[in-house]
This record gives sequence, structure tokens and C-alpha cells, in this order.
Amino acid sequence: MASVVNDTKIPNNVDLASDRRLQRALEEWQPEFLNWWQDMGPEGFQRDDVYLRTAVSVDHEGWANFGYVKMPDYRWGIFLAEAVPDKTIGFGDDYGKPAWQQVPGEHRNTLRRLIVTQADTEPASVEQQRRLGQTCPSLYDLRNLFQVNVEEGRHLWAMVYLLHTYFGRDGREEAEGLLQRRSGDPDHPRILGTFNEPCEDWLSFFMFTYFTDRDGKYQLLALAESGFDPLARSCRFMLTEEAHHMFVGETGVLRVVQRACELTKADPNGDARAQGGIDLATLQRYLNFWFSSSVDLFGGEVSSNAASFFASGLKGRAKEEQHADHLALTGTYRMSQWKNGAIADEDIPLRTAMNEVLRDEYVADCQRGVDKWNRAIAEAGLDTVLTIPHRRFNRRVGLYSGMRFDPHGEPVTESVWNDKVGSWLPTLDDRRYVRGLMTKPVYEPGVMAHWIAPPKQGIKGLPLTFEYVRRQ
Ligand code: BYC
Repeated sequence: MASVVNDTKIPNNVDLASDRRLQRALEEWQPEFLNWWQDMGPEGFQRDDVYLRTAVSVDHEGWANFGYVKMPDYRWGIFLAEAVPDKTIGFGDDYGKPAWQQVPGEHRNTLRRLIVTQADTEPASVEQQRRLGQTCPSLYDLRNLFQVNVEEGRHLWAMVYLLHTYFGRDGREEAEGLLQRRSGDPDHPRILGTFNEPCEDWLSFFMFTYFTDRDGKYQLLALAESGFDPLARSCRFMLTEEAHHMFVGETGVLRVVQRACELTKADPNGDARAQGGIDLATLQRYLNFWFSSSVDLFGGEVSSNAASFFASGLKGRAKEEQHADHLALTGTYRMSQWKNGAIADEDIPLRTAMNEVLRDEYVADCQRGVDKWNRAIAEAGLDTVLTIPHRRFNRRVGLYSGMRFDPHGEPVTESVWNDKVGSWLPTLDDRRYVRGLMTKPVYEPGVMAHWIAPPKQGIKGLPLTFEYVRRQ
């Protein structure tokens, strides 16, 4: 394992200095990345000092430094998790053979597509969140937003390293394309649906980091099993950073819930909006939207792509070692499908159901945070219960796209949908209302916007009153 080199332009533990051509190519991409960051990264904060965590090694202990950094000076490094000696492929047709250290020719295009799809989400999310700083509810939250943003930038670096190192000219072209597509641009959109959705208020940001970053967790867990070892090791280390992003989402929503409860109770009519807060009904609609959009990110329920990713050892299941059968050649998966106007269960070959297998784990994991939010509501003495909608609800990808289902997963007609959609998904009025609460940033250390409760504690043992972002 190469030791960490932190004093070069691109910090790394991949012995970049030993490959001058690769190093030069990445050093040429670096200013393009920085230009993109200046144009599309957090708008209006590039000169501020932000108290950030920077990855400096892959050791479990002390893998990151904390300190004030101006974002454009953040040291976006390339880090692969420690190699596992004698690593073998853990699933699929090549199960048990040595893991690949180079890209097998027959899998080159598929692997490149997978890496580009993963990579594309990283700059996309930064673009989606670029104006949120201007309406931050506190310096604590502002810093967390920027922490998430710079780390998504690092995840882009992790994937670009793979493209440059293993895919030659095609890879370099793809790396350029990653800086050219734009979230929400009708002519050059980002690849996956959710990453073109506007994320213009902080409730959306917290829902995004809870639900969409969690898709990131599961996709990374599946790619961390890849037989292509450099990809597996890159994703393993990315997961270390991802945990914080989901923490930001889970605690962010929790704090909005807590405040919603306080304000509901403070109002004679139980109306949190009348007290200048976000009501739980609006929060539920946001939850419905971001969950259903993120569920689409797993792809179709029945997918020949997923079957071939698995067969060829490129993308496994999360924590593949927990499964008994790593070939999945004979198993079946019971899937409910829409047949002749009704839902019917059907057994389908397990390999073609791999997207659904991963989605099952994701949905169960999503529920855990929702349970915590519900405990907070119950502790406040209210009887509202937040729920995750059924996975058939509001789908744009897969078996149920183009059909109408209510949040319980029951089929509804177009006219019922049109009548009810305003109580299921955020309306224009909801979005305007929520944005209307967030017109001004809160820059005073320790102070919180009215619509959100303070966090339990500050960052890295620092008090909440710490100046997490020093404005210039
Ligand atoms: N939107 O067989 P199908 C993260 C496409 S998030 C638009 O159903 P497949 C992060 C699909 O690409 C994790 N298109 O699905 C989070 C295919 O197109 P092609 C990102 C979609 O291929 C927050 C066609 O539909 N990582 O890290 O089995 C902040 C038929 O596909 C969508 C990955 O996604 C959609 N939602 O699975 C920052 C991992 N869904 O190829 C970062 C890499 C599907 O026919 N990607 N399509 O043109 C993959 O593993 C797979 O591509 C997918 C799709 C799971 C996305």
C-alpha cells in the first residue's frame, strides 16, 4: 500500500508520482475542476474560511483533519481503501477468481458507464445545492452544507482518477463531460432523474441528504463489492465520508420536526404555519417527494442490466458476504407486478431482480430515521405519524412508472390522482411558503432560524456558538 502523499498538488495514496503521464493528465483536469467549482459550487462563499474536515489518509484512526479552509483551497485528494491481500471476485460467473487490477476488455464499456453514472451524481448534487448558503438557518448548518459539497467534489475526483487511469482517452473525455453536463439543464442534463430536480430550500436539502445520499450509500456498497478492485477500494473509502451526509439529513429533518411540534403546540389552533414554522403535513409531502424520486435511482425492478452487472462481477449486492449463494443462478425473487389491471406476485430469476434486492435494503434503512422522527413527535405529545410512501407511489422509472398509485400503493384513477396530489406531494404553495421562511441567512454564531430547533451538539466537540464559517 503506497503511503499517503499530502504535499503534492493532488494528495493521494495511489503513488501518483510514479506515473508521470497520469499525474500530468490529472493536473490538467484540476484547473478545469476548479473553474467548474467557481462557476457551479457554493455561490457567494468562495472567500470565506470554513471549518472543514479534509480526508488525509485511509486510517480508521485520524483519517481526517479539521480546520479553517477556503473552499477553493480544499485539498481534494485521491484515496483508495487498503487493498485486501489475494482479493477474489465475490459473486457472479467469475466468483472466486482473482479480482481484476485492470479493466477486462469485455467489460470495459459497461464498467465505464457505471463509473460515469456514479461520478455524474457528485457534481450534480453540488450544482443542486449551490444557492442554499444564501438562506442558511445557522452557521452550523452552513458549514455542514459546505462539508457535504466539498466531499461530493472529492468523490468526483475518486471516479475521475479511475476514468483517467484505466480508460485511456475515452476516460479522459468522460471526465471532461462530467464538468459539462449541468443539473436541470434541458440540453445537457445530469444522467439520473433526481439529480436534475431543484433543491432550493433547506427542507429539500435535508430530505435529499437523508433519502438521496442514502441511495448513494447503497450504490456504493454494491460497487464496493466489484470485481474491479480499484473501483471497490475507491467506493469503500467514499462510504466513510457518506455517513456524515446522511447524519446531516437525519438530524436536519429531526430538528425541523422538533420545531414543528413546538410551534404546533404553541398555537391555539395547532397550526405550526401560523407560528412561522413548517407544519408536519408539509414535511410529509416533502418526504413523499424525495423518497419516491430516490427510489427511482435503483433503476427498474426487473433489469437485464442489473443481471449482467451481477453476472460479470461488476456490481454486487450490498455486503455480498452476508448472502449464502454468490452465483444467484437458480434463486428467484417474489415480485409484485401489475398484470391485467391488478397486482399479482410473480417469481422472477434472482439476477434480474438485483435492483429490487438493493432497493429492499434501502427502504428498510430509510424507515429507521423516520422511526426516530416519529419518536420525537410522540415525545412532544402529538399523534401525527410520518410514513414512508409505498414504493409504487409516484414512480418515473420501472414497472410502475406512468401509472397512478396512492401513498399506500393502491391504484387510483387519473382523476383521483389529480384531486389528491396536492395532499400527497409538495404544491407550488408549499414550496413558496417554505422558501418564504428562508429568505435571509443567519450568520450570527449560535443563532438558529425560527423554523428549526438547534442541534444537540456542535461539531468535533466545539460549542454551538463556534464561528463555523468566518465570512469575509
Ligand atoms: N433516472 O435496467 P434499468 C450518489 C436508466 S447516488 C434516469 O432499469 P439499471 C449520490 C439506466 O441508466 C448513487 N435514468 O436500470 C447521492 C438505463 O439507461 P441506459 C449513484 C435511469 O441500469 C447524493 C435505463 O434507465 N450511483 O452517489 O439496472 C449526492 C434502464 O435501466 C434511472 C449509481 O447509480 C433514473 N433514476 O440501473 C451525491 C451507481 N434509473 O444504460 C451522490 C451506478 C435507471 O439504458 N449506476 N435509469 O442508457 C447504476 O448502477 C445503474 O446505472 C442504476 C440503473 C442503478 C442507476
